[in-house]
Amino acid sequence: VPSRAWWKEATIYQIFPISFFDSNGDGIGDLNGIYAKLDYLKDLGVDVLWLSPIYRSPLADMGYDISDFRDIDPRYGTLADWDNLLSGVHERGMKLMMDLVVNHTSDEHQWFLDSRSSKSDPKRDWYIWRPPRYDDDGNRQPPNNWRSVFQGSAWEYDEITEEYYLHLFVSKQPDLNWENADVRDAVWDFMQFWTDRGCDGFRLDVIDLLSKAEGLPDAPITSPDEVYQPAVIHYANGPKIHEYIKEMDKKVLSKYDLITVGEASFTQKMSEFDGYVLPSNNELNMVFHFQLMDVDFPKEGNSRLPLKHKDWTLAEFRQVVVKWQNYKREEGFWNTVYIENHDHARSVTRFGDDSEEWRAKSAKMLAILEISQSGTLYIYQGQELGLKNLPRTWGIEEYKDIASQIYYKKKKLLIDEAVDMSDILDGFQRNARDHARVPMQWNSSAHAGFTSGEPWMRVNEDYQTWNVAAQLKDNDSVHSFWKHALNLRKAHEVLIYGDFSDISNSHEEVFAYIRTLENSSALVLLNFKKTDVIFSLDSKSDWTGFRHVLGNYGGDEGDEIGVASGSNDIRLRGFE
Ligand code: TEU
Ligand code: CA
Repeated sequence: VPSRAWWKEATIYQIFPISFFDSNGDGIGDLNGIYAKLDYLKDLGVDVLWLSPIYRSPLADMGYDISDFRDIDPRYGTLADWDNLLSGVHERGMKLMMDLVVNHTSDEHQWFLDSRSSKSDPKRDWYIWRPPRYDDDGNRQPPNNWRSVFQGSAWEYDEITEEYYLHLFVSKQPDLNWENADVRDAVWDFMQFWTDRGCDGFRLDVIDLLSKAEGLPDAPITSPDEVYQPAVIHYANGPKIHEYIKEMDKKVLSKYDLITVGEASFTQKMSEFDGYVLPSNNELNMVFHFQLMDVDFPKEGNSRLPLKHKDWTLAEFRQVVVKWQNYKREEGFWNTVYIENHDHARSVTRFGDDSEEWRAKSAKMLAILEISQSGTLYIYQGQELGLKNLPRTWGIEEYKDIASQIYYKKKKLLIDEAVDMSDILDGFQRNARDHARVPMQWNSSAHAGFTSGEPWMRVNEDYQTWNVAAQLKDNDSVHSFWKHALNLRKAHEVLIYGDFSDISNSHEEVFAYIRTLENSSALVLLNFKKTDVIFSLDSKSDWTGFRHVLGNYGGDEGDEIGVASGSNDIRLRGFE
C-alpha cells in the first residue's frame, strides 16, 4: 500500500491564464479573471490550481519565455493581484502551483541582455555560447548539428560578439547554463521568492533538459534529408541532471511542504524516470511522461513529429497505461494521471469521438478512465466540459501557437517541392497545441462570455451549446458527470491508492482492469468503440459482489453487474 500524502489525493486543475477568463475586456485572460471563477473550480471538486506561466514575458511562447521571474506580466495583472488570488484560493481550502520555466529564459531577460553584451560580461557564462564552426568552403556554421524542438538549428548567431547561443526551443528562448553555480543560486533565490509569498508548489517545465551532454557533440544523422538533426540523446537527462535537482531539493523544496511535478517529456527509458520520482532520491513528487500523449504522433528517429497524426490502437494505448500503473509501486514510485494539457489537442477528439452523437458519452468514458487510475489527477481547463478541437475550416491565421506558425512557414518555403498545405492543415486539425488554447467557453453570449472585448484568439464555434452555464444546469452534462466522478474518487481510496491489474485479455475495444486496496475492489470496464461489444469476464473469478457505482449510461447504480445474464459475458454499449 503506498504511503498517504495530500498531494497524492489532490485533483489538480490546469489553467492557461490567457484563455481562462478576461476580467477587464482587453481580450486577454488575467489573474482577476481566475479569481472570479474560484467558486466554480471549488464546486467542481478541484484541490489545487496550476497556472501556466504568468510572469513578465514577451509571450513569444505564451509565457514559457520569461523576462522577469519576480514580476507578473502586466497583461495578467500585478503582484498584488497574485496575492489576492492566492488568498482567495487559500480561503476556499485550495492550493496554488506555479509553472517554473528554468531551462531557458526570454532573450529579453536582463540576464541575457547582459550576457550577450560582451564576452567578458559577468553574466556571459550564464547562457551557452560557442564560436562558429566553418565548413570546407569557409562558410560560418553553428557549433553543432542539433535541431531545435521547434525546427531549424538550435543555435542562433549573435552579431554583437560573433558567437552562437543555444536555444532548444525558439531563438527567443536562450538556454541557461546550469553548469554555472551562480545560475543555480539565482534560480533557488526566486523559487524562494514565490514560496515565501505563499505559493504551494511548482510544475517544472522540461526538467529533463537542464543538463546537456559534455562537449555538446554532434547528433547522429537520423534525418538524412535535413541539415539539423534530432538531438534528444544529447540534451535530455544529461550527466548532471540529478545533481541539480538534488541541490534544488536541498536549497528549496525540502524546506516547505510543496507539491512538485516535473515535465519529463523527452525521457523515454523507464529507468530514467526513477531518479526524479523514487522517494529515496529526494527529488520530485512525480513527473509527467509523454508516452500516452505520443500515441498518435508519428516518430522520426527518437523525436516526435507533433503536428502530424498517426492512427493508434487501443492495444498501444493500454500498454502505456498498464506499464505506468504498475511501475515500481513497491519502491514508492508515484504517477501522474492526465490526458490533456496546453500542449495537446482535446482528448475527446483524440481518444473518444467528437461527433454530436458520441461526444458527451465518450468524454464521460474518458473521465472514468482518468478518475479510476492510481496517481495524482490533473484536469485541463475545458476538459470538464468535453471541449473538442477547433474546426478544419479555420485557416492558418487562426493558429496562434509559435510551434504551429514556424512549422507552417517552413513547409510553405518548400511548397515548390509539392508540399500539400491542406495535408499540413489536416495534421494541425488533429494535433496542434492551439486546440487547448482557445478561450474557455463560459456561456452562450458573444465570445462565449470569455471577454467583453475582442478575444486574443478566436473562440471555438460550438460555444452556444457547449459551455459552462448550460452544463451547470444540466444533470446529465459532461460537467455534472465530472463533478460526480471526482467526488466518487475522493470517497473511495481504492481508486487513488489501489493496485492495478489489467484484465483486458487483449480485447481490441475494451480496456478492463481491477483496482484493489485491502478489502475493497473496483472493476472498471471501458468500451473505446461506438458500437456494442461483448466482454467476457474471467470465469475463474467471482464477480457476484460487484455493484454498479458509476456509468455513462446512468440509471443502474446499485445493480449487480454481469450476473443478470447468468454468464460471464457482459455487453457494453457504445463508449460505455
Ligand atoms: O513543453 C515541452 C515539450 O515537450 C513540448 O515542446 C512538446 O514537445 C510539444 O508541445 C509537442 O507536444 C514545455 C511547455 O509545456 C511548452 O508549452 C513550451 O513551449 C516548452 O516547454 C518550452 O518552454
Ligand atoms: Ca484582461
